[in-house]
Amino acid sequence: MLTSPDQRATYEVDWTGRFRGHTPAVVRPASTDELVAIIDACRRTHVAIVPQGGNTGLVGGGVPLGDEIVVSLRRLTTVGAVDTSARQVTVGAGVTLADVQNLAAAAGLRYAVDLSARDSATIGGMIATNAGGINMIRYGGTREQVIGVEAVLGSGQIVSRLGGLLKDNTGYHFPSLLCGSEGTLGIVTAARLRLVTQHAHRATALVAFRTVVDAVAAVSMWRSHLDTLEAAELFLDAGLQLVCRAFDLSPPFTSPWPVYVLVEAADHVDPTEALGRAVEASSGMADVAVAGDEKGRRALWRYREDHTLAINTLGPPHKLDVTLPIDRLAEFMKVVPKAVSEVDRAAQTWLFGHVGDGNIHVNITGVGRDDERTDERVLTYVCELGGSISAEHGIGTAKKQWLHLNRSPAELSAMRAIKVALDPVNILNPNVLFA
Ligand code: FAD
Ligand code: 2HG
Ligand code: ZN
Repeated sequence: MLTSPDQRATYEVDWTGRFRGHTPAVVRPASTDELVAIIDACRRTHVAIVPQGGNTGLVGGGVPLGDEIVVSLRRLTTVGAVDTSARQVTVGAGVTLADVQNLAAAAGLRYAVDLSARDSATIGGMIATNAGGINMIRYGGTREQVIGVEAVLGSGQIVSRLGGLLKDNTGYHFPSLLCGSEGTLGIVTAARLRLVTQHAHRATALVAFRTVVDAVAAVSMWRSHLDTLEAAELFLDAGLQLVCRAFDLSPPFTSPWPVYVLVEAADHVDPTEALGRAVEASSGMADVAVAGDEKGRRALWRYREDHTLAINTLGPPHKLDVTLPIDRLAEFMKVVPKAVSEVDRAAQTWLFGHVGDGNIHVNITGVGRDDERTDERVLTYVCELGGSISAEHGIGTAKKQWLHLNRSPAELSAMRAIKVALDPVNILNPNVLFA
């Protein structure tokens, strides 16, 4: 248990610096039994808990904004042997994504979800947020990878199904329920994960376009022609310039273009030619840079992955992670910056994201930490277009006041009923998800 201000400090503030709270103590169980004891004590004394993994969450859900105690799961780092015939592995909730990726690679396999916070994000946190990431278009998100979970519910009971059965229709499916539950129903202690093929060949290109409409149309075309497509990530020239300035990188092209899509395919045979043909067939394509080797690939990915870090150099942003129906995406990207500056002329909008699955990250800088007028404008507009106010980061505390825009009264009441059943004393993340 950590109680001194120095020890608590990094657990009390989120990755962006926007959400800062206070905790009387950080408790760090090393086993499921220790966690049960913590939950029992909190239930008896009505002390609220914020579960925390790698603290890379971006919706203020993992920090103690209401003086909760923080239960850090980072010591739950047991890893099982990779079962290569079942293509599965069991890991503790505190194991980082990078460690799971390395474990799978050492066995000739791969963990299908990837995101740039891989060195810190934990499997427990990724399950709690149902993390999406850059390979969703090929493999799905976290929910699709979780075959079984072990968790301690708010009631203090342990649910554990780590046997690895792929077919198991015996009632409610706890892995699905806990994926995306944001620490409000139970604390995940371990998970049985699906692993996928590690392809020997990979082709990566950065494609420049003249318009967002062209870029979105090209991605849809690539998706229907290339089964090997793993990633299609969009960013704009303003974001690219910011990343280049922040990290002193040279731009990828001699002249700038309005829109860029980073595209990657992987296969047992070299997919470069097939990818090249698909890219060349795209209308509105202005230029293309192809990675020749792993070093070149990493260099291209930096332009996309470093957006989050670069935007943070401008001060804590407001992060709105949304999905749109694909046919409304281009319209949304055109309208949103104008709509934001109509609300606040000092605000600057940054748009980038996982265009293949319709997920755009709207980052807004230059607005006050607690001034939520621009958030409200964007999220209302998303819902008018039939989109979701959270594609992959969750609702957390940041977006809970707008959950009703996406969920009907009947859905909200069913969700609350589940919460009450599994966490009857309301000790697990009481400030998250529900307004
Ligand atoms: P934390 O931040 O510690 O917690 C997140 C939430 O889960 C909180 O509500 C917390 O209470 C709860 N929680 C944590 N551990 C547990 C547990 N064991 N049991 C129950 N509840 C728990 N997200 C994406 O989806 N896709 C991306 O591409 C992506 N890229 C990112 C890039 C960067 C640079 C950063 C900083 C973040 C990114 N994220 C992305 C967001 C973040 O990495 C994910 O939400 C991740 O799943 C959080 O994992 P964590 O271990 O850091 O969780
Ligand atoms: C990403 O896709 C992450 O890079 C972070 O989900 C998005 O910084 C963001 O808003
Ligand atoms: Zn993302």
